[in-house]
Amino acid sequence: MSHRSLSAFAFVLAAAVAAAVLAAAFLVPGLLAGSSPSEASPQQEKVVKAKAPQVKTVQNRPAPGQRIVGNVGPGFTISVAPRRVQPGTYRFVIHDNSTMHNWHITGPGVNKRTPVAFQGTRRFTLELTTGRYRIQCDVHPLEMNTRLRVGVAG
Ligand SMILES: [Cu+2]
Repeated sequence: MSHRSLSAFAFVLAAAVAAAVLAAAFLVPGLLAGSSPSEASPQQEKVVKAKAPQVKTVQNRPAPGQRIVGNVGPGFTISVAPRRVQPGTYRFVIHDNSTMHNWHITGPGVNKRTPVAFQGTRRFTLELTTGRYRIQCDVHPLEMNTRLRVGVAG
C-alpha cells in the first residue's frame, strides 16, 4: 500500500466516523423524546390516590355531624334531645343555664359533666354504645334526671 492510498483510506474512515457521530446526534434526542411514557406513570398514581378518600367516607358512616343537645336550668329542669339514637360518635352541645345545677351523663364508657358553678355552653364529642345513659344534675339527682337510650331495641 502506497502512502497516498493509505491517507485516502484514512480520510474515508474519518468521514465515516463523522457521519456516525452526526447520526448519533440526531438519534439520541429522538430516543430521549421517546422516553416520555415515563411521565405518564405519575399521572396514573394520582388517579389511584384520588380514589382512596371515597373509600374512607363510606367507612365513617356511623353518625358524623349528628348533634345531641342538652339543657339544664335555669329552673329545676334537665333534658337531652334526641332521647333515642343509634350507636356511634356524637357531638354534644350542652346549655348549662345555671350556676346551681350541672349536666352530667354516665353510661357505657362515658362519664362527662359540666361544673356546677359553670354557666354557659359546653361542647364535646362522645362515643355511645348500645345501652342506657343517665343524665342528672349532681346537686339534685332525684328531682333532675333523664335518660338517653342508645341502640335499636325499645
Ligand atoms: Cu340541680
